[in-house]
Amino acid sequence: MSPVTERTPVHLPSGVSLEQVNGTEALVINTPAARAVLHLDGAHLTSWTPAGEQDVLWLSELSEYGDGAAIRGGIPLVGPWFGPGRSGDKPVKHGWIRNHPWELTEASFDGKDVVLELALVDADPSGGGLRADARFRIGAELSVDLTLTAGAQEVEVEAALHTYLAVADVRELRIHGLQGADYLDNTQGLAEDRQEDTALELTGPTDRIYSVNSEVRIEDVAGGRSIVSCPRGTAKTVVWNPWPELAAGMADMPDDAWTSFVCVEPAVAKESAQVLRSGGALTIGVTYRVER
Ligand code: TA6
Repeated sequence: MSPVTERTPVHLPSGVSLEQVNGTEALVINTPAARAVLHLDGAHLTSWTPAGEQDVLWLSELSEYGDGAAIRGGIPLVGPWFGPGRSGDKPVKHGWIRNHPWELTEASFDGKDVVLELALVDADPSGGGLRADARFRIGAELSVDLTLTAGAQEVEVEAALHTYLAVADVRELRIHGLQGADYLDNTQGLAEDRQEDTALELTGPTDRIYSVNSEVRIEDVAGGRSIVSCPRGTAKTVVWNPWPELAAGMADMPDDAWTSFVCVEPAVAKESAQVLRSGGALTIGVTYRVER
């Protein structure tokens, strides 16, 4: 993890520029290997397009930006709690780290990949001093790692990479890697259930927290490609799509946009939450690749 020094300007290598995107500051990556957009607000990657591919990330055209807004799409970094938190009463859904501007601490090339590191310090509203760090490796594959480090106070943390994957039609997916897994069904008050021994096909509002920490392959049948999600340091895989009834109530999403994405989220959540002593850290990560 790189230290954060007050306002130290980080040299941007060629192929990386700081621009205004949708009215807020973002790092725009344009290399032979990939194009990408990473907003400083939330350290939020909203676009990753490996060479020769279509964007792997979905982004709502009605998303809000700036001043505490949570961008709808891309990869929201979630923590230090998931959803309403384990107690169910947290004031901000999915934690506060996605609602603050982060600071760029490192920008470099590693082979053909751009490596970007960002940090969020002195933002913990509890006064506990929790710090967040994120590392992005952007090229033909995409790796994202999120680290939460406890400050002076011991703290229980959850974390997730709430990735919105772009698909041709969510009703024509086969999601492999969840077969036979236990899950909590958040559309049924977190009722316990078990996935059949078949690939998951979505047929209605879906909000499931699977006890799966291994590779998941999202076969986008209509789009003719698969997106492979390889998590590390996680315990759960969340699968979410609101379907039209819930999408209609979301002001930052066009009513018909729900067909174009599925969220598959590597996470540490619910009973897998971790207690961090002062200085202790939790890191979760994921690597994505596209297969044709
Ligand atoms: O990860 C699934 C979920 O927690 C759903 O319950 C759904 O509400 C979704 O995230 C979106 O959350 P957001 O706070 O970004 O509107």
